[in-house]
Amino acid sequence: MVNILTVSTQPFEGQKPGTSGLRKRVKVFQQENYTENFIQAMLEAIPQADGGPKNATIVVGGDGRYYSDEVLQVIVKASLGQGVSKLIVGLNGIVSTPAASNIIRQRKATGGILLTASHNPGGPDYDFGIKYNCSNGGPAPESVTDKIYEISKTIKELKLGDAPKIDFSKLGTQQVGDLTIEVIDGVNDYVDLMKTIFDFDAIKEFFNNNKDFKMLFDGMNGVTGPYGRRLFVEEFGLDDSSVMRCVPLPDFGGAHPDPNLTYAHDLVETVDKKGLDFGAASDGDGDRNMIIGKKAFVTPSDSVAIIAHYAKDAIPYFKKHGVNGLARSMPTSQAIDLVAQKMNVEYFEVPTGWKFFGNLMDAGRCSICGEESFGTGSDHIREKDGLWAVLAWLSILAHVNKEKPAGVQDILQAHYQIYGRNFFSRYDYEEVDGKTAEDMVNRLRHQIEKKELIDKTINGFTIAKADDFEYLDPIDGSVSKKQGVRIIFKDGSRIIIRLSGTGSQGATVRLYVEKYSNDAKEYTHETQTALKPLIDVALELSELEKYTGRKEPTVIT
Ligand code: VG1
Ligand code: CO
Repeated sequence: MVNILTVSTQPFEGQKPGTSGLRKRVKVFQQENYTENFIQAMLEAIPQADGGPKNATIVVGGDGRYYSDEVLQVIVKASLGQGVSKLIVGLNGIVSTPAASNIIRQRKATGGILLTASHNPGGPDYDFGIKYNCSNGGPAPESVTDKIYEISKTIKELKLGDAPKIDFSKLGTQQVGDLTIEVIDGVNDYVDLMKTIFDFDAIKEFFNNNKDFKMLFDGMNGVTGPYGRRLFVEEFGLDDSSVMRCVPLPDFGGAHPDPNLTYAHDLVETVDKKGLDFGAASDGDGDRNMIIGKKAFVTPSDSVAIIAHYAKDAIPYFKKHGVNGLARSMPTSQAIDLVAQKMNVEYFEVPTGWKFFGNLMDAGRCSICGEESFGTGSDHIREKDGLWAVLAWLSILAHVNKEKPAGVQDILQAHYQIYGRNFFSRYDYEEVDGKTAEDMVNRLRHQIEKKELIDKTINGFTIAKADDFEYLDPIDGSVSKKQGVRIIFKDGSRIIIRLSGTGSQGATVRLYVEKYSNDAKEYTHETQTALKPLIDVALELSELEKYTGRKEPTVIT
Protein backbone atom coordinates (compact mmCIF):
# COMPACT_ATOMS: atom_id res chain seq x y z
CA MET A 1 0.00 0.00 0.00
CA VAL A 2 1.07 3.53 -0.66
CA ASN A 3 -0.24 6.37 1.47
CA ILE A 4 -2.01 9.18 -0.33
CA LEU A 5 -0.94 12.50 1.13
CA THR A 6 -3.14 15.57 0.99
CA VAL A 7 -1.13 18.72 0.45
CA SER A 8 -2.63 22.19 0.34
CA THR A 9 -1.70 24.34 -2.63
CA GLN A 10 -2.48 27.64 -4.37
CA PRO A 11 -3.46 28.15 -8.01
CA PHE A 12 -0.76 29.54 -10.30
CA GLU A 13 -1.58 32.02 -13.00
CA GLY A 14 -1.20 31.17 -16.66
CA GLN A 15 -1.46 27.38 -16.65
CA LYS A 16 -3.25 27.65 -19.97
CA PRO A 17 -2.12 25.12 -22.58
CA GLY A 18 -1.21 26.86 -25.85
CA THR A 19 -1.03 25.56 -29.42
CA SER A 20 0.61 22.40 -28.12
CA GLY A 21 0.63 21.99 -24.35
CA LEU A 22 1.94 24.17 -21.52
CA ARG A 23 5.40 25.56 -22.25
CA LYS A 24 7.30 27.64 -19.74
CA ARG A 25 10.83 28.20 -18.59
CA VAL A 26 12.20 25.32 -16.48
CA LYS A 27 12.45 27.78 -13.58
CA VAL A 28 8.68 28.28 -13.69
CA PHE A 29 8.02 24.53 -13.50
CA GLN A 30 10.49 24.31 -10.60
CA GLN A 31 8.35 26.46 -8.31
CA GLU A 32 6.95 24.51 -5.41
CA ASN A 33 3.77 22.66 -6.47
CA TYR A 34 3.65 24.30 -9.92
CA THR A 35 4.15 21.02 -11.81
CA GLU A 36 2.07 19.05 -9.27
CA ASN A 37 -0.86 21.45 -9.76
CA PHE A 38 -0.75 21.20 -13.53
CA ILE A 39 -0.43 17.42 -13.67
CA GLN A 40 -3.28 16.91 -11.23
CA ALA A 41 -5.45 19.32 -13.26
CA MET A 42 -4.54 17.40 -16.40
CA LEU A 43 -5.48 14.04 -14.90
CA GLU A 44 -8.72 15.40 -13.47
CA ALA A 45 -9.60 16.78 -16.91
CA ILE A 46 -9.34 13.40 -18.65
CA PRO A 47 -12.65 13.23 -20.54
CA GLN A 48 -15.29 10.87 -19.21
CA ALA A 49 -15.71 9.63 -22.77
CA ASP A 50 -12.20 8.19 -22.42
CA GLY A 51 -13.05 6.81 -18.98
CA GLY A 52 -11.66 9.55 -16.70
CA PRO A 53 -8.55 9.19 -14.52
CA LYS A 54 -9.74 6.38 -12.24
CA ASN A 55 -8.28 3.04 -13.42
CA ALA A 56 -6.79 4.79 -16.44
CA THR A 57 -3.84 3.54 -18.46
CA ILE A 58 -1.57 6.44 -19.36
CA VAL A 59 1.35 6.42 -21.79
CA VAL A 60 4.21 8.70 -20.75
CA GLY A 61 6.83 9.88 -23.20
CA GLY A 62 8.88 12.90 -24.11
CA ASP A 63 12.09 14.16 -25.60
CA GLY A 64 14.21 13.58 -22.48
CA ARG A 65 14.86 17.26 -21.99
CA TYR A 66 16.22 18.76 -18.78
CA TYR A 67 13.83 18.39 -15.81
CA SER A 68 12.05 15.35 -17.27
CA ASP A 69 13.42 13.08 -14.52
CA GLU A 70 11.85 15.16 -11.75
CA VAL A 71 8.52 15.45 -13.56
CA LEU A 72 8.33 11.68 -14.13
CA GLN A 73 8.36 11.24 -10.35
CA VAL A 74 5.57 13.80 -10.00
CA ILE A 75 3.49 11.91 -12.56
CA VAL A 76 3.84 8.72 -10.48
CA LYS A 77 2.72 10.50 -7.29
CA ALA A 78 -0.19 12.32 -8.96
CA SER A 79 -1.30 9.12 -10.75
CA LEU A 80 -1.47 7.31 -7.42
CA GLY A 81 -3.48 10.22 -6.06
CA GLN A 82 -6.03 9.99 -8.88
CA GLY A 83 -6.32 6.19 -8.90
CA VAL A 84 -4.66 5.67 -12.28
CA SER A 85 -3.98 1.95 -12.65
CA LYS A 86 -1.14 1.80 -15.17
CA LEU A 87 1.65 3.95 -16.59
CA ILE A 88 3.43 2.83 -19.76
CA VAL A 89 6.64 4.83 -19.79
CA GLY A 90 9.45 5.04 -22.35
CA LEU A 91 12.94 4.06 -21.20
CA ASN A 92 14.24 7.10 -19.26
CA GLY A 93 10.95 8.75 -20.15
CA ILE A 94 11.98 9.04 -23.79
CA VAL A 95 9.43 8.35 -26.54
CA SER A 96 8.98 10.60 -29.58
CA THR A 97 5.64 12.37 -29.94
CA PRO A 98 4.55 10.32 -32.99
CA ALA A 99 5.71 7.06 -31.38
CA ALA A 100 3.73 7.92 -28.23
CA SER A 101 0.64 8.58 -30.33
CA ASN A 102 1.07 5.14 -31.83
CA ILE A 103 1.53 3.44 -28.45
CA ILE A 104 -1.64 5.08 -27.07
CA ARG A 105 -3.56 3.68 -30.03
CA GLN A 106 -1.94 0.23 -30.08
CA ARG A 107 -2.33 -0.30 -26.33
CA LYS A 108 -5.82 1.22 -26.29
CA ALA A 109 -4.66 3.50 -23.48
CA THR A 110 -6.82 6.16 -21.88
CA GLY A 111 -4.40 8.85 -22.99
CA GLY A 112 -0.83 10.06 -22.81
CA ILE A 113 1.35 12.65 -21.15
CA LEU A 114 4.21 14.05 -23.21
CA LEU A 115 7.09 15.84 -21.54
CA THR A 116 8.36 18.11 -24.26
CA ALA A 117 8.55 21.69 -25.41
CA SER A 118 9.18 20.35 -28.91
CA HIS A 119 11.51 22.61 -30.89
CA ASN A 120 12.06 25.08 -28.02
CA PRO A 121 15.60 24.95 -26.55
CA GLY A 122 16.14 22.93 -23.36
CA GLY A 123 18.35 23.12 -20.27
CA PRO A 124 18.09 24.80 -16.85
CA ASP A 125 17.65 28.27 -18.37
CA TYR A 126 15.33 27.26 -21.20
CA ASP A 127 12.00 25.55 -21.72
CA PHE A 128 10.07 22.62 -20.40
CA GLY A 129 6.64 21.54 -21.58
CA ILE A 130 3.80 19.15 -20.77
CA LYS A 131 0.96 18.12 -23.00
CA TYR A 132 -1.93 15.70 -22.84
CA ASN A 133 -3.14 13.40 -25.62
CA CYS A 134 -6.50 11.63 -25.67
CA SER A 135 -7.40 8.01 -26.37
CA ASN A 136 -7.33 8.56 -30.15
CA GLY A 137 -3.60 9.34 -29.75
CA GLY A 138 -4.04 12.99 -30.68
CA PRO A 139 -3.42 16.23 -28.81
CA ALA A 140 -6.26 17.13 -26.44
CA PRO A 141 -8.88 19.27 -28.16
CA GLU A 142 -9.73 22.74 -26.86
CA SER A 143 -12.64 21.40 -24.76
CA VAL A 144 -10.10 19.41 -22.71
CA THR A 145 -7.35 22.04 -22.56
CA ASP A 146 -9.96 24.61 -21.45
CA LYS A 147 -11.01 22.26 -18.66
CA ILE A 148 -7.39 21.80 -17.52
CA TYR A 149 -7.05 25.56 -17.35
CA GLU A 150 -10.32 25.94 -15.41
CA ILE A 151 -9.24 23.36 -12.83
CA SER A 152 -5.80 24.97 -12.52
CA LYS A 153 -7.46 28.27 -11.56
CA THR A 154 -9.25 26.87 -8.51
CA ILE A 155 -7.03 24.02 -7.34
CA LYS A 156 -6.55 24.05 -3.56
CA GLU A 157 -5.53 20.55 -2.61
CA LEU A 158 -3.10 18.04 -4.08
CA LYS A 159 -3.47 14.30 -3.69
CA LEU A 160 -0.07 12.72 -4.01
CA GLY A 161 0.98 9.12 -3.47
CA ASP A 162 3.87 8.76 -1.05
CA ALA A 163 5.86 6.66 -3.54
CA PRO A 164 9.58 5.88 -3.43
CA LYS A 165 11.75 7.20 -6.27
CA ILE A 166 11.07 5.09 -9.37
CA ASP A 167 13.88 3.97 -11.66
CA PHE A 168 12.95 4.47 -15.33
CA SER A 169 16.28 3.33 -16.71
CA LYS A 170 15.43 -0.39 -16.80
CA LEU A 171 12.93 -2.16 -19.03
CA GLY A 172 10.22 -4.16 -17.30
CA THR A 173 7.25 -3.89 -14.97
CA GLN A 174 7.15 -2.68 -11.39
CA GLN A 175 4.30 -2.28 -8.93
CA VAL A 176 3.81 0.68 -6.58
CA GLY A 177 0.72 0.19 -4.48
CA ASP A 178 -2.17 -0.13 -6.92
CA LEU A 179 -0.18 1.41 -9.75
CA THR A 180 1.59 -0.74 -12.36
CA ILE A 181 4.52 0.90 -14.10
CA GLU A 182 5.78 -0.65 -17.32
CA VAL A 183 8.99 0.72 -18.83
CA ILE A 184 9.19 0.05 -22.57
CA ASP A 185 11.55 0.62 -25.49
CA GLY A 186 9.91 3.37 -27.53
CA VAL A 187 11.68 2.54 -30.80
CA ASN A 188 10.51 -1.00 -31.62
CA ASP A 189 6.78 -0.43 -32.01
CA TYR A 190 7.41 2.63 -34.11
CA VAL A 191 9.73 0.89 -36.56
CA ASP A 192 7.20 -1.96 -36.83
CA LEU A 193 4.48 0.55 -37.64
CA MET A 194 6.62 2.16 -40.36
CA LYS A 195 7.12 -1.26 -41.92
CA THR A 196 3.35 -1.64 -42.30
CA ILE A 197 3.14 1.72 -44.09
CA PHE A 198 6.17 1.85 -46.39
CA ASP A 199 7.83 -0.64 -48.70
CA PHE A 200 11.19 -1.00 -46.93
CA ASP A 201 12.47 -3.37 -49.63
CA ALA A 202 11.80 -0.81 -52.34
CA ILE A 203 13.72 1.85 -50.40
CA LYS A 204 16.60 -0.56 -49.76
CA GLU A 205 16.66 -1.49 -53.42
CA PHE A 206 16.76 2.17 -54.38
CA PHE A 207 19.80 2.74 -52.16
CA ASN A 208 21.48 -0.42 -53.50
CA ASN A 209 20.90 0.51 -57.14
CA ASN A 210 22.06 4.09 -56.61
CA LYS A 211 25.25 3.70 -54.64
CA ASP A 212 26.26 7.31 -55.28
CA PHE A 213 22.96 8.66 -53.89
CA LYS A 214 23.99 10.11 -50.53
CA MET A 215 21.72 11.20 -47.73
CA LEU A 216 22.22 12.76 -44.31
CA PHE A 217 19.75 12.72 -41.43
CA ASP A 218 20.15 15.21 -38.58
CA GLY A 219 18.57 14.16 -35.26
CA MET A 220 19.41 17.58 -33.78
CA ASN A 221 20.26 15.80 -30.51
CA GLY A 222 16.56 15.30 -30.03
CA VAL A 223 14.49 12.21 -29.51
CA THR A 224 14.60 10.89 -33.09
CA GLY A 225 18.32 10.03 -33.01
CA PRO A 226 17.86 6.37 -31.98
CA TYR A 227 14.90 6.02 -34.37
CA GLY A 228 16.90 7.54 -37.26
CA ARG A 229 19.94 5.37 -36.63
CA ARG A 230 17.76 2.29 -36.44
CA LEU A 231 16.03 3.08 -39.74
CA PHE A 232 18.83 4.44 -41.90
CA VAL A 233 21.83 2.53 -40.58
CA GLU A 234 20.36 -0.73 -39.30
CA GLU A 235 17.36 -1.23 -41.58
CA PHE A 236 18.57 0.34 -44.84
CA GLY A 237 22.24 -0.52 -44.31
CA LEU A 238 23.55 2.99 -44.91
CA ASP A 239 26.91 4.13 -43.64
CA ASP A 240 27.27 5.68 -40.16
CA SER A 241 28.07 8.95 -41.89
CA SER A 242 24.46 9.13 -43.12
CA VAL A 243 23.28 10.26 -39.69
CA MET A 244 24.41 13.11 -37.44
CA ARG A 245 23.58 14.37 -33.93
CA CYS A 246 21.72 11.17 -33.14
CA VAL A 247 22.28 11.07 -29.37
CA PRO A 248 19.43 12.68 -27.40
CA LEU A 249 20.82 15.29 -25.01
CA PRO A 250 18.88 17.03 -22.19
CA ASP A 251 19.90 20.43 -23.56
CA PHE A 252 20.11 19.39 -27.24
CA GLY A 253 23.81 20.25 -27.10
CA GLY A 254 22.89 23.89 -26.51
CA ALA A 255 21.27 24.08 -29.94
CA HIS A 256 17.75 25.00 -30.96
CA PRO A 257 16.21 21.65 -32.01
CA ASP A 258 14.09 23.19 -34.77
CA PRO A 259 14.50 21.77 -38.28
CA ASN A 260 14.61 24.81 -40.55
CA LEU A 261 17.24 26.53 -42.66
CA THR A 262 18.35 28.71 -39.74
CA TYR A 263 18.62 26.23 -36.88
CA ALA A 264 19.65 23.18 -38.93
CA HIS A 265 22.41 25.09 -40.68
CA ASP A 266 25.03 22.40 -39.95
CA LEU A 267 23.00 19.95 -41.99
CA VAL A 268 22.32 22.48 -44.74
CA GLU A 269 26.02 23.37 -44.99
CA THR A 270 27.16 19.75 -45.08
CA VAL A 271 24.63 18.81 -47.76
CA ASP A 272 25.79 21.79 -49.78
CA LYS A 273 29.54 21.31 -49.28
CA LYS A 274 29.55 17.59 -49.90
CA GLY A 275 27.01 17.83 -52.70
CA LEU A 276 24.70 15.30 -51.03
CA ASP A 277 21.46 14.30 -52.75
CA PHE A 278 19.10 14.31 -49.80
CA GLY A 279 19.08 15.85 -46.33
CA ALA A 280 16.49 15.65 -43.58
CA ALA A 281 16.12 16.75 -39.98
CA SER A 282 13.62 16.35 -37.18
CA ASP A 283 12.89 18.44 -34.09
CA GLY A 284 13.32 17.81 -30.35
CA ASP A 285 10.27 15.55 -29.95
CA GLY A 286 10.34 14.08 -33.46
CA ASP A 287 7.12 15.39 -34.95
CA ARG A 288 8.62 17.97 -37.33
CA ASN A 289 10.70 17.43 -40.44
CA MET A 290 12.71 19.38 -42.97
CA ILE A 291 13.51 17.99 -46.42
CA ILE A 292 16.31 19.35 -48.57
CA GLY A 293 18.13 18.11 -51.65
CA LYS A 294 20.97 19.11 -53.90
CA LYS A 295 20.39 22.84 -54.35
CA ALA A 296 16.82 22.30 -53.22
CA PHE A 297 14.74 23.24 -50.22
CA VAL A 298 11.26 21.76 -49.99
CA THR A 299 8.87 24.10 -48.22
CA PRO A 300 6.66 22.09 -45.86
CA SER A 301 3.63 23.35 -47.79
CA ASP A 302 5.01 21.88 -51.02
CA SER A 303 6.17 18.75 -49.22
CA VAL A 304 2.71 17.72 -48.06
CA ALA A 305 1.25 18.50 -51.49
CA ILE A 306 3.89 16.36 -53.21
CA ILE A 307 3.43 13.48 -50.76
CA ALA A 308 -0.33 13.62 -51.40
CA HIS A 309 0.26 13.64 -55.15
CA TYR A 310 2.39 10.47 -55.12
CA ALA A 311 0.83 8.70 -52.11
CA LYS A 312 -1.28 6.12 -53.90
CA ASP A 313 1.53 5.17 -56.30
CA ALA A 314 4.53 5.23 -53.99
CA ILE A 315 3.29 4.27 -50.51
CA PRO A 316 1.61 0.89 -49.82
CA TYR A 317 -0.49 2.27 -46.92
CA PHE A 318 -2.31 4.63 -49.31
CA LYS A 319 -2.47 2.06 -52.09
CA LYS A 320 -4.44 -0.02 -49.62
CA HIS A 321 -6.54 2.61 -47.80
CA GLY A 322 -6.77 5.24 -50.55
CA VAL A 323 -6.52 8.97 -50.01
CA ASN A 324 -9.79 10.06 -48.44
CA GLY A 325 -9.46 13.79 -48.03
CA LEU A 326 -6.59 16.19 -47.42
CA ALA A 327 -6.12 19.04 -44.96
CA ARG A 328 -3.80 21.87 -44.05
CA SER A 329 -3.59 24.50 -41.35
CA MET A 330 -4.86 27.93 -42.39
CA PRO A 331 -1.47 29.64 -42.86
CA THR A 332 -0.10 26.70 -44.89
CA SER A 333 0.06 27.40 -48.63
CA GLN A 334 -2.78 26.24 -50.84
CA ALA A 335 -0.58 23.86 -52.86
CA ILE A 336 -2.29 20.83 -51.28
CA ASP A 337 -5.74 22.21 -52.18
CA LEU A 338 -4.75 22.02 -55.85
CA VAL A 339 -3.77 18.38 -55.44
CA ALA A 340 -7.09 17.62 -53.71
CA GLN A 341 -9.01 19.29 -56.54
CA LYS A 342 -7.17 17.25 -59.13
CA MET A 343 -7.70 14.02 -57.16
CA ASN A 344 -11.31 14.99 -56.62
CA VAL A 345 -11.24 14.49 -52.84
CA GLU A 346 -12.43 16.82 -50.07
CA TYR A 347 -9.98 19.17 -48.41
CA PHE A 348 -10.05 21.20 -45.22
CA GLU A 349 -8.48 24.34 -43.79
CA VAL A 350 -8.12 24.17 -39.99
CA PRO A 351 -6.55 26.52 -37.41
CA THR A 352 -2.88 26.20 -36.50
CA GLY A 353 -2.11 23.18 -34.31
CA TRP A 354 -2.33 19.44 -34.94
CA LYS A 355 -5.25 18.99 -32.53
CA PHE A 356 -7.61 20.27 -35.24
CA PHE A 357 -6.87 17.40 -37.65
CA GLY A 358 -7.86 14.64 -35.20
CA ASN A 359 -11.65 14.78 -35.61
CA LEU A 360 -11.37 14.74 -39.41
CA MET A 361 -9.09 11.72 -39.27
CA ASP A 362 -11.24 9.88 -36.73
CA ALA A 363 -14.18 10.43 -39.09
CA GLY A 364 -12.20 8.98 -42.01
CA ARG A 365 -12.30 12.26 -43.92
CA CYS A 366 -8.61 13.17 -43.90
CA SER A 367 -5.75 10.86 -44.89
CA ILE A 368 -2.82 13.28 -45.29
CA CYS A 369 -2.33 16.71 -43.78
CA GLY A 370 0.30 19.26 -42.99
CA GLU A 371 1.34 22.57 -41.55
CA GLU A 372 3.76 25.11 -42.95
CA SER A 373 5.71 24.82 -39.68
CA PHE A 374 7.51 21.67 -40.83
CA GLY A 375 4.71 19.36 -39.75
CA THR A 376 3.54 16.59 -42.07
CA GLY A 377 1.58 13.47 -41.30
CA SER A 378 -1.25 11.08 -42.00
CA ASP A 379 -4.01 9.13 -40.30
CA HIS A 380 -1.62 6.30 -39.35
CA ILE A 381 -1.44 8.13 -35.99
CA ARG A 382 -2.83 11.42 -34.61
CA GLU A 383 0.35 13.48 -34.46
CA LYS A 384 2.56 14.90 -37.15
CA ASP A 385 5.44 12.56 -37.82
CA GLY A 386 8.94 13.69 -38.78
CA LEU A 387 10.45 10.34 -39.77
CA TRP A 388 7.27 9.31 -41.57
CA ALA A 389 7.76 12.33 -43.84
CA VAL A 390 11.39 11.38 -44.47
CA LEU A 391 10.34 7.83 -45.36
CA ALA A 392 7.58 9.22 -47.58
CA TRP A 393 10.17 11.25 -49.51
CA LEU A 394 12.50 8.27 -49.83
CA SER A 395 9.54 6.25 -51.13
CA ILE A 396 8.77 8.94 -53.70
CA LEU A 397 12.43 9.07 -54.79
CA ALA A 398 12.47 5.27 -55.12
CA HIS A 399 9.25 5.37 -57.12
CA VAL A 400 10.23 8.19 -59.47
CA ASN A 401 13.70 6.78 -60.05
CA LYS A 402 12.25 3.55 -61.40
CA GLU A 403 11.39 5.56 -64.54
CA LYS A 404 14.36 7.89 -64.84
CA PRO A 405 17.02 9.43 -62.57
CA ALA A 406 15.48 12.30 -60.59
CA GLY A 407 16.55 14.26 -57.52
CA VAL A 408 14.58 16.41 -55.10
CA GLN A 409 14.77 19.50 -57.32
CA ASP A 410 13.45 17.51 -60.31
CA ILE A 411 10.49 16.35 -58.23
CA LEU A 412 9.74 19.93 -57.20
CA GLN A 413 9.92 21.24 -60.75
CA ALA A 414 7.76 18.41 -62.09
CA HIS A 415 5.15 19.27 -59.46
CA TYR A 416 5.14 22.96 -60.43
CA GLN A 417 4.72 22.00 -64.09
CA ILE A 418 1.47 20.26 -63.20
CA TYR A 419 0.05 22.55 -60.52
CA GLY A 420 1.88 25.87 -60.72
CA ARG A 421 3.95 27.12 -57.80
CA ASN A 422 2.75 28.53 -54.48
CA PHE A 423 5.61 30.71 -53.27
CA PHE A 424 5.48 30.77 -49.48
CA SER A 425 7.47 32.19 -46.60
CA ARG A 426 7.05 32.84 -42.89
CA TYR A 427 8.70 35.65 -40.97
CA ASP A 428 9.01 35.22 -37.19
CA TYR A 429 9.62 38.14 -34.86
CA GLU A 430 10.53 36.50 -31.56
CA GLU A 431 10.35 37.93 -28.04
CA VAL A 432 8.62 41.17 -28.94
CA ASP A 433 6.66 43.02 -26.30
CA GLY A 434 3.36 41.23 -25.70
CA LYS A 435 1.23 44.33 -25.36
CA THR A 436 2.40 46.03 -28.57
CA ALA A 437 2.06 42.77 -30.50
CA GLU A 438 -1.57 42.55 -29.31
CA ASP A 439 -2.14 46.18 -30.23
CA MET A 440 -0.82 45.57 -33.72
CA VAL A 441 -3.16 42.62 -34.31
CA ASN A 442 -6.11 44.45 -32.71
CA ARG A 443 -5.66 47.38 -35.05
CA LEU A 444 -6.01 45.02 -38.02
CA ARG A 445 -9.01 43.33 -36.40
CA HIS A 446 -10.63 46.71 -35.98
CA GLN A 447 -10.01 47.59 -39.64
CA ILE A 448 -11.50 44.26 -40.65
CA GLU A 449 -14.62 44.83 -38.55
CA LYS A 450 -15.10 48.25 -40.09
CA LYS A 451 -14.51 46.75 -43.55
CA GLU A 452 -11.80 49.35 -44.19
CA LEU A 453 -9.47 46.96 -45.99
CA ILE A 454 -11.68 45.66 -48.81
CA ASP A 455 -10.77 46.98 -52.27
CA LYS A 456 -7.70 48.77 -50.97
CA THR A 457 -4.78 48.49 -53.46
CA ILE A 458 -1.17 48.51 -52.30
CA ASN A 459 1.82 47.80 -54.56
CA GLY A 460 -0.62 46.53 -57.20
CA PHE A 461 -2.26 44.02 -54.82
CA THR A 462 -5.99 44.60 -54.28
CA ILE A 463 -7.63 43.19 -51.15
CA ALA A 464 -10.61 40.94 -51.90
CA LYS A 465 -11.33 39.59 -48.43
CA ALA A 466 -10.10 40.09 -44.87
CA ASP A 467 -11.12 38.26 -41.71
CA ASP A 468 -9.98 36.86 -38.39
CA PHE A 469 -10.04 33.14 -39.16
CA GLU A 470 -12.82 31.20 -37.51
CA TYR A 471 -13.20 27.43 -37.73
CA LEU A 472 -16.35 25.42 -37.43
CA ASP A 473 -15.35 21.81 -36.83
CA PRO A 474 -17.51 19.84 -39.28
CA ILE A 475 -17.49 16.78 -37.02
CA ASP A 476 -18.29 18.03 -33.52
CA GLY A 477 -19.62 21.48 -34.38
CA SER A 478 -17.21 23.31 -32.06
CA VAL A 479 -16.14 26.80 -33.09
CA SER A 480 -12.63 28.22 -32.68
CA LYS A 481 -12.44 31.98 -33.04
CA LYS A 482 -9.67 34.53 -33.57
CA GLN A 483 -7.24 32.09 -35.18
CA GLY A 484 -5.32 34.65 -37.20
CA VAL A 485 -5.81 37.72 -39.33
CA ARG A 486 -6.14 36.71 -42.96
CA ILE A 487 -5.91 39.12 -45.87
CA ILE A 488 -6.67 37.64 -49.27
CA PHE A 489 -5.98 39.50 -52.50
CA LYS A 490 -7.79 39.41 -55.82
CA ASP A 491 -5.02 37.32 -57.43
CA GLY A 492 -5.28 34.69 -54.65
CA SER A 493 -2.17 35.88 -52.78
CA ARG A 494 -2.49 35.86 -49.00
CA ILE A 495 -1.01 37.55 -45.96
CA ILE A 496 -1.62 36.08 -42.52
CA ILE A 497 -0.64 37.50 -39.16
CA ARG A 498 -1.01 35.71 -35.86
CA LEU A 499 0.69 35.45 -32.50
CA SER A 500 2.42 32.23 -31.56
CA GLY A 501 0.90 29.99 -28.91
CA THR A 502 4.05 28.02 -28.13
CA GLY A 503 6.50 30.67 -26.91
CA SER A 504 7.55 30.97 -23.28
CA GLN A 505 8.88 34.52 -23.21
CA GLY A 506 7.20 37.68 -24.56
CA ALA A 507 5.27 37.33 -27.81
CA THR A 508 6.25 35.95 -31.19
CA VAL A 509 4.64 37.53 -34.22
CA ARG A 510 4.26 35.22 -37.20
CA LEU A 511 3.78 36.77 -40.61
CA TYR A 512 2.97 34.40 -43.47
CA VAL A 513 2.91 35.34 -47.17
CA GLU A 514 1.82 33.28 -50.15
CA LYS A 515 1.78 34.09 -53.86
CA TYR A 516 0.71 31.76 -56.64
CA SER A 517 2.26 31.62 -60.10
CA ASN A 518 1.41 29.49 -63.11
CA ASP A 519 4.01 31.16 -65.30
CA ALA A 520 6.59 28.42 -65.96
CA LYS A 521 9.36 31.00 -66.35
CA GLU A 522 8.99 31.81 -62.64
CA TYR A 523 9.18 28.27 -61.23
CA THR A 524 12.91 28.46 -60.61
CA HIS A 525 12.78 31.92 -59.02
CA GLU A 526 14.22 32.41 -55.57
CA THR A 527 11.44 32.55 -52.94
CA GLN A 528 12.36 35.76 -51.15
CA THR A 529 12.81 37.65 -54.42
CA ALA A 530 9.49 36.37 -55.72
CA LEU A 531 7.70 37.38 -52.52
CA LYS A 532 9.38 40.73 -51.87
CA PRO A 533 6.54 42.92 -53.23
CA LEU A 534 3.98 41.05 -51.11
CA ILE A 535 6.14 41.19 -47.99
CA ASP A 536 6.35 44.96 -48.44
CA VAL A 537 2.55 45.05 -48.55
CA ALA A 538 2.35 43.00 -45.36
CA LEU A 539 4.76 45.27 -43.51
CA GLU A 540 2.92 48.37 -44.67
CA LEU A 541 -0.56 47.07 -43.80
CA SER A 542 0.45 45.79 -40.37
CA GLU A 543 2.73 48.71 -39.44
CA LEU A 544 4.86 45.97 -37.93
CA GLU A 545 8.01 48.03 -37.62
CA LYS A 546 6.19 50.89 -35.92
CA TYR A 547 4.64 48.56 -33.36
CA THR A 548 7.47 46.14 -32.67
CA GLY A 549 10.49 48.29 -33.43
CA ARG A 550 11.86 45.40 -35.50
CA LYS A 551 13.42 46.05 -38.88
CA GLU A 552 14.25 42.39 -39.53
CA PRO A 553 12.63 39.11 -38.48
CA THR A 554 14.44 36.74 -36.10
CA VAL A 555 13.90 33.74 -38.38
CA ILE A 556 12.75 33.39 -41.98
CA THR A 557 11.44 30.03 -43.11
C1 VG1 B 1 3.78 26.34 -33.77
C2 VG1 B 1 3.44 26.13 -35.22
C3 VG1 B 1 2.26 25.17 -35.34
C4 VG1 B 1 2.61 23.86 -34.62
C5 VG1 B 1 3.00 24.15 -33.19
C6 VG1 B 1 3.46 22.93 -32.45
O1 VG1 B 1 2.68 26.95 -33.10
O2 VG1 B 1 3.15 27.36 -35.86
O3 VG1 B 1 1.98 24.97 -36.71
O4 VG1 B 1 1.51 23.00 -34.63
O5 VG1 B 1 4.07 25.09 -33.15
O6 VG1 B 1 4.52 22.30 -33.08
P1 VG1 B 1 2.60 28.52 -32.80
O7 VG1 B 1 1.33 28.73 -32.03
O8 VG1 B 1 3.84 28.88 -32.05
O9 VG1 B 1 2.58 29.20 -34.13
V1 VG1 B 1 5.60 21.36 -32.19
O10 VG1 B 1 6.66 20.61 -33.14
O11 VG1 B 1 6.05 22.46 -31.09
O12 VG1 B 1 4.60 20.25 -31.31
CO1 CO C 1 7.70 19.10 -32.16
